[in-house]
Amino acid sequence: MTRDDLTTRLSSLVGDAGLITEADRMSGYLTDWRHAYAGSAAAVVRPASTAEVAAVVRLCREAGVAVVPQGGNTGLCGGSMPDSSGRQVVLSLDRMRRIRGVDPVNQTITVEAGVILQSVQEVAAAEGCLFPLSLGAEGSCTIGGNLSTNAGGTGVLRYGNMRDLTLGLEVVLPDGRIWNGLRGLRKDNTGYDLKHLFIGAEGTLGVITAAVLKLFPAVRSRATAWVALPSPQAAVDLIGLVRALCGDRLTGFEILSRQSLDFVLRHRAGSRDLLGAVHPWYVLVELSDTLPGAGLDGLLETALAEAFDRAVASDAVVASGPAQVAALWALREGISEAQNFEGPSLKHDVTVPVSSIAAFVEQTDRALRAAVPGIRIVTYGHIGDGNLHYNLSKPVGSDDDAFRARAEELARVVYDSTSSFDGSISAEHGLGQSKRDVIATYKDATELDLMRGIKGLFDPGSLMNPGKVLPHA
Ligand code: FAD
Ligand code: 2HG
Ligand code: ZN
Repeated sequence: MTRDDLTTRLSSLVGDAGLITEADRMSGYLTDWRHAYAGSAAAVVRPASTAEVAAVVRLCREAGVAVVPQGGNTGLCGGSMPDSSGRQVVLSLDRMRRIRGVDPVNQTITVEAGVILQSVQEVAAAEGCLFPLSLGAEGSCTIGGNLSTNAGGTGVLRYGNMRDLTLGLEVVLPDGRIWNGLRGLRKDNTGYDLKHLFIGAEGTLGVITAAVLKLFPAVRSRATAWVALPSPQAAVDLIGLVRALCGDRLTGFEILSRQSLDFVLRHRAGSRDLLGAVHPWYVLVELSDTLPGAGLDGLLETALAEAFDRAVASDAVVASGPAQVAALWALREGISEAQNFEGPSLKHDVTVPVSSIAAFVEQTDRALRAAVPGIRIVTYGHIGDGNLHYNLSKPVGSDDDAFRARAEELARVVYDSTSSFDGSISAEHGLGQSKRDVIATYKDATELDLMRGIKGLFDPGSLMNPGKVLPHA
């Protein structure tokens, strides 16, 4: 089928509003949020219903054309980008933005895959509920992307990641069949739980078109503290202490190094540190409760007093109101963007057991500083989940390209260290194309074999987001 035939037939399936073929209008779909990846495409197709997604997938299969599912394009591993051949079709879910229903009694919400995460949070809040997935890109990323990357973020500590928040899925399979697994059941032991194959599959097994997600009671009290600490070990000790005193009310625990904070203070207008002196590490601690007036400020102050007594914290401030809470979260959420102003940002999204964090940071920092004197290590993340963003910026005044050229070697340093602590080289961002090949070194060969078998079963022609996740055999 020629490109013209393909686009004519796609247009007959989705109409003019659902098809983009002009280079200038396609460009926003052909590079990611960071402009770290770019591709080209025969067309961008924007179906408006599950039936249209199925028809597009069937047509592409018949034409032997690969389909690249795309949500908000905020993924950090290049998973939503087509290759450079110009033959693939980008399938954007940006016209599938319907909330299909909210069931407050069942504590569920059913949404289409293109719905923006923040909209789900807002609809849930209007019903007196909470949808707890929360991340810096929540104003742009979509539920389909969150599911396909099994997104994490800042609420995992208390509520789990996207996999834990999902009860049912609707998926268009690579052969065009629709699997209706949109069940809102908390118990369903009727064989293999197929939804978990699609969650975290980064679009390689099918196109997710809708989901049933879990809701929770709304949060009515909150207390937030900004704590300075001497070391990552102190942060680990502090989690233990706060958890022991506050239990499930501990809902946020984010670490950042001084280097991370410096970048935000330098590049984010209006940002300021609430603590005067310079400290090597900081954590943002948040308690929350479903009861109004739960006395959380007092509880947090008691926990911090204990932390000072044990020399776990060096200084701290409890936020005095919503504006200060927002300003503290902006310091944390601003790191990813701020780092982009400092030249190439080499990203490593890793997990190790929480108990190994301190030794891991010490070992990895030492190895990196030996490899590149003056390297700026931008360590931050969800330390309560054992998940650090171990990002690297070039030494001040050095050359961008020379630093970029060492990306693979430096990734090996971080990943070898991660692996020596039985960790994972992708905690929450996925593999996409950036870690597709390197995963072969760090994942068990049998596990990779089984993954290839699953891919072959669902997508024997390898037309669903090819070139992502799975390393070449
Ligand atoms: P996209 O980038 O469009 O796609 C991601 C992958 O999912 C691709 O492989 C794509 O093919 C596939 N996909 C998308 N939609 C579908 C679908 N409907 N069916 C099948 N496959 C599909 N991630 C975290 O986990 N935690 C964080 O804290 C976090 N913070 C971030 C902060 C910033 C500032 C940015 C830019 C990103 C952050 N991310 C974070 C990464 C990113 O936001 C998430 O991975 C998000 O889940 C991606 O959603 P998206 O809609 O943008 O997906
Ligand atoms: C975060 O926690 C995100 O801020 C983004 O996962 C991390 O940009 C990054 O490396
Ligand atoms: Zn993160």
